[in-house]
Amino acid sequence: MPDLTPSLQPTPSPQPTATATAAAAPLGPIRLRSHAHTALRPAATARITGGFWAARRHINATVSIPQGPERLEKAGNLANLRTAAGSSEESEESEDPEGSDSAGAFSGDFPFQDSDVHKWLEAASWQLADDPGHSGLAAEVRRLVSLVATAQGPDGYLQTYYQVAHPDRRWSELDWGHELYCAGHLIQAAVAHHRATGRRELLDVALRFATYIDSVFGTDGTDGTDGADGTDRSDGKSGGICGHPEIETALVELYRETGERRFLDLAGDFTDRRGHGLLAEGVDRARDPGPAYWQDHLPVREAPTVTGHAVRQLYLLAGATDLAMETGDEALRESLERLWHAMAATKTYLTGGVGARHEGEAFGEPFELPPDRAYAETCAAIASVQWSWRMALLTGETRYSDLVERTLYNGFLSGVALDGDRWLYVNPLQVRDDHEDHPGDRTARRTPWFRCACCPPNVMRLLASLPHYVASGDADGLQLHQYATGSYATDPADTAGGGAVTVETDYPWKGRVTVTVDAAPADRDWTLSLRIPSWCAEFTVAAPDRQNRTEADGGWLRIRRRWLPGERVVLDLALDVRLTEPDPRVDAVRGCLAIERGPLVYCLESADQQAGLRLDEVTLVPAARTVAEHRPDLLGGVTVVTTTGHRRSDGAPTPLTAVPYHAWANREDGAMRVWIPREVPG
Ligand code: FUB
Ligand code: ZN
Repeated sequence: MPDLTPSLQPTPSPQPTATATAAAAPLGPIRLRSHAHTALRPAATARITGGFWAARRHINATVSIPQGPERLEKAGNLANLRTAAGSSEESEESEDPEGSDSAGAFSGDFPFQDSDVHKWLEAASWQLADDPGHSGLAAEVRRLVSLVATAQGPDGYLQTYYQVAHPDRRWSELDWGHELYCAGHLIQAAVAHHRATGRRELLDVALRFATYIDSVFGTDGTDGTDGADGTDRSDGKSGGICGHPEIETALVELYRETGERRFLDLAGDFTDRRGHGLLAEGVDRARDPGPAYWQDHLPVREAPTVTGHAVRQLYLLAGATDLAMETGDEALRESLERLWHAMAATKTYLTGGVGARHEGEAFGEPFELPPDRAYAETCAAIASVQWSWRMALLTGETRYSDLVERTLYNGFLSGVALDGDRWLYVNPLQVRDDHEDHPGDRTARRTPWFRCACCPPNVMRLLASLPHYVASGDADGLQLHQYATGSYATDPADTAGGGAVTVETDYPWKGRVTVTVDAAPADRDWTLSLRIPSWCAEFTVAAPDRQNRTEADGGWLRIRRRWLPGERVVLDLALDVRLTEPDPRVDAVRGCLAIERGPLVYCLESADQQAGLRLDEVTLVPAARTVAEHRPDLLGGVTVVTTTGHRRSDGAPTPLTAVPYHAWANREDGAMRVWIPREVPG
């Protein structure tokens, strides 16, 4: 096998530690090249050490991630890899490797079963970055890495569905086959594994596959053709693309990890090749959802709004943002800003959930946001966070981190149970009193794993890498985008001097955030920037000098001065309970109100109301007093909001107790609603 990694920096030690690389480069999913065209760069070190997110990440580390291999074993994903390992050995020896029909040997209903393994490996790797001493997890990671490696074909190909069941169909079902999607998740896992552990076994597997993919799909394909279908690309229509984007963002990260420009170029090809009606050509109509489903109706640069399958759309846009970051492509950046605005203003639920339609797991029309039929797949919330964080880095604007916050605390976190071992695929904003489960309806009940298990390992990887989404740096200082107890530092090399802070907070239950500057340049002024969330009507700040500008500027509270280690800023964000009105164009909830407090969206659940109260009988009285009270005994410790509503049937007052939306569906089955009809004075 030739050396495929000429420009990869040699790894100094095979026995890596997190701290060996942490000081110089972020141990997270985005490690920008030094010349990247972004306003901000992710913090070089980021650790969440306490508070709300530490508790959720602890469950992720001790319950969710450890159970992954067992679930993957039961679901047959690991068996597929073992079978492929056997068949790839055979295929080297056999004269007719495709001669036998092995379709029956593949386990699972989807061609992308491998991606669950890759996502788990990514999650476990980020977890190891946080806790390098976790020997049990390290051993499981080594076992699965080795299993993945043995399944790889001699030419670098790796997708067990095609290796085991349909070797004759390789690259011939790009619309539904998910080959490049699985490759993308493999690459992301490999990059995470390399960053977290310093080991390159999985990276070598990914590089072999990426190199092979480049030879098939790259513009200078070594097979002498222009693309997988062998057609001429001069019409801008040919070459191949995957029905499910994901490879784009992964290839940019592979470029970042290796410095190999060909991977960035290939990501650019895949991005710009899309939008010309390439997919589903010749496919029978029953399997053709139309080009917008997979964003093949218009190039990213021309699309006016987000459309089609939500996860596909948002992975594509995350990848396009990665491209814009590394290339400085201004036109692409403008398109991304336009698309993001269209999504946030017209196609996003109050919870941050996206992708309203069950049909096609897709974005609906602007303001088509029904609460009861909301699909809002957990993976789509994750993809939204990934894209918005990239936009925050690209532009430096706070609106993107506002949406990250809304999504993290609500539409994302609802996807995992408080105990860490049951999940929601679909995240509705209302379940009726008389809701009936139907076979295959995943709306209202948590389950331990899914037949299509894309969401659980996706939640695991986001929680494991969450510290990465908290802070950034630039030449001027450090920015806090999210408030999580922990320590965050910028890299002296890429942020002119660097600095470090420690954050302590009981957010989101309390609005006080204490930031201690641990290090800052001694010889010049340096700016500590704190995001003032868009929901926050009032805040106060106590900082060492009162002569500083302390008003928020475009959502940033910037405190610029000559800092001394140990100096503190105390920010108090007012956490008043808010009754939020929907945009009047969202017909489905017109006349309703939602309860919010700080970054949290609240809901009524039957379990908290007076016995026998039906939620479809309740109205909210805007003038009624609301009280926020922390209940350590409830749902692992939550702040509830109580108020007095009315029963519609007889107009009698009734006490109402609302809990954070993210904590719903953790008790007995029952009704739930976020949007509550407003009492009309009569
Ligand atoms: O197609 C792969 C994954 O399965 C998608 O991202 C999810 O929406 C689910 O359909
Ligand atoms: Zn999913």
